[in-house]
Amino acid sequence: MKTLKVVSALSALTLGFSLQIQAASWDMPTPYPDATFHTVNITEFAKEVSAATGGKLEIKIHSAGSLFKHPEISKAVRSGQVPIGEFFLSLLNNENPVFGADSLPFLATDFDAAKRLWDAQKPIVDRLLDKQGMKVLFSVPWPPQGLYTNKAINTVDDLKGLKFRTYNATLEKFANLAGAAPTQVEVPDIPQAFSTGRVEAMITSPSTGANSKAWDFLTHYTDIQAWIPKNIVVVNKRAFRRLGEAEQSKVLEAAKLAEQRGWQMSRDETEAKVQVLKDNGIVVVQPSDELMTGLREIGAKILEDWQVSAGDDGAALLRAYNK
Ligand code: PCA
Repeated sequence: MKTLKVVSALSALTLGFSLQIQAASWDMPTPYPDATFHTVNITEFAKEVSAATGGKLEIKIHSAGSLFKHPEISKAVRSGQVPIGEFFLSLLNNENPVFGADSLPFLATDFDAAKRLWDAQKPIVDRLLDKQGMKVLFSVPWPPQGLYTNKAINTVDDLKGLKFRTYNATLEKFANLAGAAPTQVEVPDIPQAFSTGRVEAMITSPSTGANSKAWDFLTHYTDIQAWIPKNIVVVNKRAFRRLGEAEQSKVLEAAKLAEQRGWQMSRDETEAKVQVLKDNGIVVVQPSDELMTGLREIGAKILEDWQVSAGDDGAALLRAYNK
């Protein structure tokens, strides 16, 4: 009797132990604050993964750059410091311009075009990230990018000399070509950058403008719908392979749902957040023809340079997109 008890206690111990090593917990760094719809979508994704795997995979989200700063996230996943992460896809533009295709001004400016661009971009992005030991789970766009200022902007000349908040190299180039003075600022730091006078204008989505309470430091939103950039969620391939086969397919299923849900959230956000801007006193204006002509000229120059640097992959991408 006594031995029996000892044996069953032992086997319970072993069982508990083996369950523990089979269950995985993944730390997931993300760059944007909790209220951002991308973060909300990822939180839902994590819940679904947990439920679908019966708790065998738990994903713990570290939002707003709290675990890794935004520019470090892709490297952290690549090196296996973390198994999974989210980042702004076009930040990898310096590694290969194909990653930056969704930040090219006036190439894809509505969601249907953005979807076609992603279809054209994805096989190349898959291949490039695979070579770096990463696997793409899903990608979700931001709403079309608009112009935030503290005065009316009627021509490109009105942007001259403005201290301009940017988020990637292409936007930095755009600001430079417009005669503005670019400074890179991450989303969580936007309110402070404006209130301390480091910057005085920006191009971003209605979402990021509204979530940053742009009305506290800006007056005008010009709806230029310049491009539709995306976030991407990737896993480290080794970490992914360490999951059981059943868990792997549950993660992929949840990722597919997250991509669909995220695109819809982004569409829904667009009008809703423009309304929030209006409700809080921001003057929402349609751009003048003159402004758009000037901005399109800058966009054409950027596209031309991009085509040169993006080489064969870039040409293939544009062919697939324009088909
Ligand atoms: N918000 C993010 C990326 C694009 C967007 O709409 C930002 O402003 O950094």
